[in-house]
Amino acid sequence: MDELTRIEHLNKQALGELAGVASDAALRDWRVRYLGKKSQLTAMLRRLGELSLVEKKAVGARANEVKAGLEAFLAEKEQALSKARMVSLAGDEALDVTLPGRTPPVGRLHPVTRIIYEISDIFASMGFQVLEGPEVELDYYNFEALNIPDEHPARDTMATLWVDYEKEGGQRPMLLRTHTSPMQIRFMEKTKPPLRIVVPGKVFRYEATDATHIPMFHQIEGLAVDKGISMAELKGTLYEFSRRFFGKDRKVRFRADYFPFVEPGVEMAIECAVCRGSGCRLCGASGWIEILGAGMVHPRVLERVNIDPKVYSGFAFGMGIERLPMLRYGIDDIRLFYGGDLRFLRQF
Ligand code: FA5
Repeated sequence: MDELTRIEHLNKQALGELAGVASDAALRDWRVRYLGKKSQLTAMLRRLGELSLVEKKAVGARANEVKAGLEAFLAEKEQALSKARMVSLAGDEALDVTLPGRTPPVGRLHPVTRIIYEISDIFASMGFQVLEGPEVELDYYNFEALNIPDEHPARDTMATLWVDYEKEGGQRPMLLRTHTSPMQIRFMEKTKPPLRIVVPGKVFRYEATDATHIPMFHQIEGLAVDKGISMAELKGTLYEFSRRFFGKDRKVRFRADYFPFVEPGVEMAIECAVCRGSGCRLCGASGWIEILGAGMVHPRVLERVNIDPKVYSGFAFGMGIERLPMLRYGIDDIRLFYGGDLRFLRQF
């Protein structure tokens, strides 16, 4: 078979197959097979140089003609296929192309998650490292290492959900952590001072629910240990936090408080956002809402993790996270955060 006959044969075959093509994928295949780099037609055009001058002219001209023809049919077929895909409306039907499209539902971060990010950012900018800890905790870290031994009354204030109550020897080894303070111990066991960390996360208490209390809430723990850290650093850091989070005008109050793992201990309260200090349902008519407990790390806690309290000192705080957006936005019931009402959640 000479080259010209081969071209005619190929052309016939290609057109025959194209007539049967009914999908985009089949059309792509067809194009690769007859017009692609590895197609017979391309190979023929490459071989032109091996032919005599006369043959070259005739074969070259016909091959290019066939190629152009196949390309034109290909374009036609593409159009036909895309037309077939369009919806055709019957005589009395109408399509209103000006109707707005359907908005797909888009999720967003929960307000508490956003506040955690915001608080963590503020402390990170003051040089604190941000980390997380386990929500199911050993008795040792949650109580024992924090100077709260078995029969200590401070355990009652954190009535607790035990995960693995019965164990040999009648021990109560694991519980849903009641505060983020266990991470103080876990971190200091591994890292020596100077250190500065904040630890946000969930905590759990077996507790009655009201406008400011729920059984599952979030805290952020803070811990700074170094040489020469005093109460001044503790107050300075928390004042600065309050200024950045609530603004300069919001009043802050420190009062003495007791936690077994600090000495001395304090609580910090913020002026109520709903009544601005005059007293309402949210603040229990006091004008203030307590947001955190804090203090200087107890020397015995430092000793337990092999940090010498004669050389090093530190401060720690544990802040209730839900109460911060309540105070900032004047939300009068903490239960709204977990009620799943989108009318509430969409406002953030
Ligand atoms: C503690 O949990 C201590 N671990 C805090 C601490 C850390 C003291 C480091 C000293 C050094 P307290 O039980 O007071 O303390 O809780 C701290 C904060 O969590 C409270 O100020 C309050 O803002 C919040 N909180 C406590 N209970 C609830 C609750 N049921 N619902 C919502 N928030 C709560």
